Amino acid sequence: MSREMDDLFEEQKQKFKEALRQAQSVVVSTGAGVSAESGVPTFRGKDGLWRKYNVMELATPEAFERNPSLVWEFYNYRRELMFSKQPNPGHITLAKLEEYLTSQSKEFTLITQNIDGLHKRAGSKNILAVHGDLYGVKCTRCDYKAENKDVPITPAFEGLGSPDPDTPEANVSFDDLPKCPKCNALIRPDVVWFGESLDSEILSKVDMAIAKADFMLVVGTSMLVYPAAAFPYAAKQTGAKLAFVNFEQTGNENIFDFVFIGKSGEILPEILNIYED
Ligand code: BV8
Ligand code: ZN
Repeated sequence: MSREMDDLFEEQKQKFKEALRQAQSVVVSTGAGVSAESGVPTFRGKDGLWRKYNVMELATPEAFERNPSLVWEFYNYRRELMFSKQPNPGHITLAKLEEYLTSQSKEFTLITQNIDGLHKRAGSKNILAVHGDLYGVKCTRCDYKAENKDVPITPAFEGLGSPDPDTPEANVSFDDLPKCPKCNALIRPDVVWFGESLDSEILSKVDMAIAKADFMLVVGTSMLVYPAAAFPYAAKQTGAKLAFVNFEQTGNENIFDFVFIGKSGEILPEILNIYED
C-alpha cells in the first residue's frame, strides 16, 4: 500500500474503532470470504466450482431429486474437506470481540451464510447460521434431524467426491445412499438450498438483532444471495452504522460508512481489536 493509502487506512481504522467502541448492539454478518482464509473454497471465486458445477446447480431440491448420488458426492467432499481446515485469525477475532462486548453488557449477534462450522469452532457463541450446518442431516420424509459427522457419509462414498472436473459420476445405488434410521427414507444435508425458505425462527432472530443494532459489520460476501444480501440494507433503514470488509468491491459500497478492501484474516484483527485497548 502507498504511504498515502496507509494514512487513509489508518484514519478510517481509527474512526471505525471509535464508532465500534460507542456501539451498544453489534451485528456481524459473514459469507464465504471469511472462510477463504482457512482454505475453504468460496462460491464465486476462481475456485468456485466443484467439478464443472457451481453451487447453484447442486444446492437445490431439484438437483437432489434428480441425482442424489451426485449431490451427496458434493457434500461428502465438503464434509471431508472441513476436517482438514481450521478457524483463521478472522474467525478468532470475531469470537474475541463477542466475548469483550458481552463482558461490557453490550449485545452481539453473528449471522453467517457459511455452513462450515468454523465460527463455532473459533469460539463464537451467539451464531445465527441462516443457511444451516454442513454436518446436519434430515429425513426427506419424516421429522428426523441430527448432527452427523460420518465421513464418508456411507461406506459407498469412501474416497468419492473429488472436485476434479474430469471425475466420473459415482452413481452410488439407492441402497447405498444414506437413509433415515427412523423410517429408512433418504436423508439429505440439513442446509437451505436455493428456492428453499430459511428457518422462520432463525429469520425472526435475525430481524430482531438487526432492528436493535446500532452497528453492523459485513464481511466476506458478494452480497448476491437473498435474503442475506438484504440484511445490511435493513440495518441501514434503522440507522445503524455500517462497515464492509471484503477482498473486492461488490457495488453495494455506497450504503457503508466504512469500507476496507483486503483479506478478512488480515483486516479483522487490525480493526476489531478494541478488546486490547
Ligand atoms: C429464499 C447453503 C424464499 C447450501 C446457500 C430475491 C431476489 C433475487 C433472488 C432471490 C430472492 N429471493 C430468493 C431468491 C433466490 C435465491 C437467490 O438469492 N438467488 C441469487 C443467486 C440471485 N435465494 C434463495 O433461494 C434463498 N431462499 O429466499 O427463500 C423463497 C423461496 C422460494 C422462491 C423464492 C424465494 C435461499 C438461499 C440459500 C442458498 N444456500 N448455502 C450450501 O452451501 O451448500 S447459498 C451459498 O452461496 C452460501 O451459503 C452463501 O449464501 C452463498 C455464497 O455467497 P457468499 O457467502 O457471498 O460467497 P461468494 O463466494 O459469493 O462471495 C465471497 C466474497 O468474499 C467475494 O465477494 C470475495 O471477493 C470475498 N472474498 C474472497 N476471499 C476473501 C474475501 N473477502 C475477504 N477476505 C478474503 N480472503
Ligand atoms: Zn425418516
